[in-house]
Amino acid sequence: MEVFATFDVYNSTGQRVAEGHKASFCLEDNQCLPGVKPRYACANYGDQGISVNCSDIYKYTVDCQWVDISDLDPGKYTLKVAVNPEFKIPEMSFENNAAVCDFFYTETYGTVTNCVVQRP
Ligand SMILES: [Ca+2]
Repeated sequence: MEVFATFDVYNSTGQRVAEGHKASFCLEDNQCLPGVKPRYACANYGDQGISVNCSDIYKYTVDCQWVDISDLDPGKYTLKVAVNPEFKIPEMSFENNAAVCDFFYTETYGTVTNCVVQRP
């Protein structure tokens, strides 16, 4: 899947100033709520999917979980992270597929706050 997740940074006028995206090759049940049995696993080319009440977790140890902000000037921005942004995987709702957050960046650190969940 060419675009499974996007990571975009916008400036105060709404112009996209940095971007990243993640491709995906297998969805699986990495973690499930108590009492929910994982069904999908990518091992041995098993079936793909994410069960209800389970999640497929992409930790920082997986490649491409980042957006390059090397060229950004310090300041206030908006970070938008969206999953399944092209609506290629059927879901009960797309209204919770994006998080839009304030992103404050200095030359030494960045903070992400005030996230709002919305449709990509
Ligand atoms: Ca959703």
